Amino acid sequence: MKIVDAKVIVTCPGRNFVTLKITTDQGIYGIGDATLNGREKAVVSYLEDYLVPALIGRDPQQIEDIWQFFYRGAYWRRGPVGMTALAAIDVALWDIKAKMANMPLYQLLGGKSRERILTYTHANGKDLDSTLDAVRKAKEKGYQAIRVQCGIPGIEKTYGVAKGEKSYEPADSDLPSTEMWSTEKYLNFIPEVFAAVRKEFGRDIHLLHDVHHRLTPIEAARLGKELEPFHLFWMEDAVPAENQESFKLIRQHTTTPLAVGEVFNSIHDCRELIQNQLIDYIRTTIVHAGGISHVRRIADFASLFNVRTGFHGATDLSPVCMGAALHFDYWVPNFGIQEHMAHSAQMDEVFPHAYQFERGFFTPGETPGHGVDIDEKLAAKYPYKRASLPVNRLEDGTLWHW
Ligand code: CS2
Ligand code: MG
Repeated sequence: MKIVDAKVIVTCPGRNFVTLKITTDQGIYGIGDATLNGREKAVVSYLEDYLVPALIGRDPQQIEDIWQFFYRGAYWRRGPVGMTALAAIDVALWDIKAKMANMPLYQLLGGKSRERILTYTHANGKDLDSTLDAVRKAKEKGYQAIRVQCGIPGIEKTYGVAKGEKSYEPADSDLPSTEMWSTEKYLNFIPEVFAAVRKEFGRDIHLLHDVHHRLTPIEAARLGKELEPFHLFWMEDAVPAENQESFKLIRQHTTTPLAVGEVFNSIHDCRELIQNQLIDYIRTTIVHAGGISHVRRIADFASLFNVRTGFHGATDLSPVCMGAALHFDYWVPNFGIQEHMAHSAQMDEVFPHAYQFERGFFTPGETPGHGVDIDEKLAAKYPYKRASLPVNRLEDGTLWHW
C-alpha cells in the first residue's frame, strides 16, 4: 500500500484552519489538523516544502516508522511548527488505519473506557453580572463543568472576554492588537468572582479558571490559596511554564489543582512537571504535540504519576482535532476532562463530523476512522485571512505574557 497524494488545505470559514489530506493507492484517505493559530502558513510551508515530498510513496500502515522518520530525521527536533506538521500526518494515518480496519479510531486504541466524555465550556462576561448570566446559560445547555473568566474592573480588555456580542475569538486582528494587564487588579478581583459564582450556583458544578500565563509563581500561589474555599476543578496556566521548576513553589502553597500544557509540543516540555507531581492535568493535545502517537506516550507517562488529561479544545483547534481528541478521550484510562469551545455552523459545515454533544458530554461516534471529513468545495470558498493573537502590556507599557 502506498501514499499517492498529500494535500494541504487552508480555509477560513470564520477563522483559519489548515488540514492535511493523505490519499492512498487504494482510494482510502485520511485527514489531520495542522492549525497553529496565528502561524498557519509556517506549518503549510513545513508540510508542503519538506514533509510531503518525503511522504509520497511510503506505506501509510507504518505510522510509527513514519513518525520516527520525520522526528529523528529532521535533525531539528520538536518546536510547535514541526510538531504540528507531524501531528497532521500522524492523525491522517491513524484515520486511514481505522478506516482500513472498518473501526472507529477508539477501538484501535484499545476500546472505550467510559460511556461519555465530560466536557467543559466557557462562561465569559465583561462584568460580574454578565459572567453570572453566562454561567447560567452554560448550565442550561447541560454543562456540568464551566470555565469562568470575567472582565476586571479598571482593565480595558481581559483574556477570554469577547468584544461586544460576538463569541470570544482570540485571534482578533490582522496584526497583534494590544491589551492591558494589571496583576494587582486581577488578583484582588478574581476571588470575589468565584465567591459570587459559588453563592449563586452552589457546589454541584465544576468550575475552572484560566490565568493564561500571567502571574509569577508566588502570585499564583496566592491566587491558588485564595481560591481554595471555592474548590476549583483546576487553575490553568498560572505561570509561563518554560521553567518547570517554578511549579514547585506554587505546589507548596496550595491544594487548588493545577492544569498546564496547551502550548507544549513534546513530552520533554512536561516531563519534570509530571514526574515530580507538580500538576494534576496535562492539557497538551493532539494537533500541537505530534499527534496520537506522541500524545499517547505523554498520557501513559502521566498515568504513572496520577496526572490526568484535560485536552485543549479552543476554536482554533479544528473539528478534525476535536474528533481525534474525542476518540482518544474515550479510550485513555487517565482521562480528566475535555475542553469544548463550540465552532460556528459555518465551520461545522466545512468539517462534517460524527461526534455528538448531549447535555455536557460528548461521544465520538461510530464512523470508521476519527469520523471527521472536509468538504473541499466549501473550504475553497473561504480564502486564508491573516489573523494574529493579541499582546499584553502592563499599565506602564512593559510587554507582558498574553
Ligand atoms: C485558551 C485558548 O482554550 C484555552 O484554554 O488558552 O483560548 C488560547 O488562548 C488559544 O487557543 C490560543 O490559540
Ligand atoms: Mg488556556
